[in-house]
Amino acid sequence: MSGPKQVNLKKLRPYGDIMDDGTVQLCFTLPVEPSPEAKEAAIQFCQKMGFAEVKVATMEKAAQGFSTFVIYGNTKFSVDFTSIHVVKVESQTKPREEVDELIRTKIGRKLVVVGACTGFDAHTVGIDAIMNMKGFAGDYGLERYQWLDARNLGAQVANDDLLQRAIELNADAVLVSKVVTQHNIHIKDLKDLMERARKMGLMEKMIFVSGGPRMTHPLALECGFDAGFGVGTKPSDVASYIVDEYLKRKASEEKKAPAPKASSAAKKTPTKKAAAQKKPAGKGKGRR
Ligand code: B12
Repeated sequence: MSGPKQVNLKKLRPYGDIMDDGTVQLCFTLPVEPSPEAKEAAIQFCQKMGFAEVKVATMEKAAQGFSTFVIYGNTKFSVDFTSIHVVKVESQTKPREEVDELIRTKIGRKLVVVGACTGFDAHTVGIDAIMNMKGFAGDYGLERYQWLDARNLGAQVANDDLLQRAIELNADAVLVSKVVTQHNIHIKDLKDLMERARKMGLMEKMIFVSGGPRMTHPLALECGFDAGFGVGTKPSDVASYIVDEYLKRKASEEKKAPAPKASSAAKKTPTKKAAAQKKPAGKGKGRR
């Protein structure tokens, strides 16, 4: 008995119902009424794109003068999966309870997260999905985390106002949502925010995260952010990243700082940082 054909990662091809058949489902609309000629036009269009064995599954009237098609075709192209290297957020998504426990045990105070949708952008649903108690797709939002102090400033927040609020709240992380991308307004606004943050000396103190349907991690990096999240992001992805990044920075600072000499260090007044970190949870915040 022969088992299923092995996947060739060097020559990865789409799967229809037989390994390596290269079957792709296409969906598009032609601005003509459904007709045998429209169907033939759709088939020829697919053939010109290089698809073989083109099969029209459906042709439906989408509106007056428009027909929408669902078509299957086979491609001969493949990609070398083993050569793909993606710049991505280096954090493993953890359950909410685990994130809370990490903050409680390793940081000992609530992490403050301030979020907003900035500029003229009025789309609140994305940032709400991440921050609001209810969350998104069955994943509770940051407000639900016991060891996060999540503040959602809403939409149409000016870059300066967001940064001022982040300073007032002593934020550990700043979340920025951008949905409208017309004329690359998202990139302009995001770069402007980071320029201001840099001038204010906030880059080391806060973790900057951007998100939105057209956001990618590489684009976020290009705009000066620490991380970027796109379509389908869940609150736990963001919470996990924030705590991981916070602990990473904390560890690297501790590595850099020279170890205090036991005798003299004991007599010294504790630094602001050390004192704050000893405070009980929820009562004031220590910095890294
Ligand atoms: C609802 C909606 C509106 C509502 C917004 C209501 C509200 N309170 O938010 C209203 C009617 C107000 C509106 C207005 C406009 N809209 Co509108 N809108 C939409 C719509 C239908 C859904 C957006 C949405 O809610 N998605 C659901 C959320 C959950 O998804 P999300 O935002 O992608 O968020 C997820 C991720 O991206 C990520 N994420 C998002 N933000 C962040 C932030 C962080 C920090 C992180 C980590 C992750 C993260 O996590 C979320 C969960 O996974 C989209 C079309 C569509 N189907 O997407 C158009 C759409 C976004 N709108 C569009 C446009 C053009 C407009 C208007 C300019 C229209 C006009 N001419 O007036 C105005 C803009 C007004 C303004 N000043 O911003 C365009 C944008 C095109 C573009 N790329 O620039 C779209 C794509 C429609 C279209 N196809 O043309 N809109």
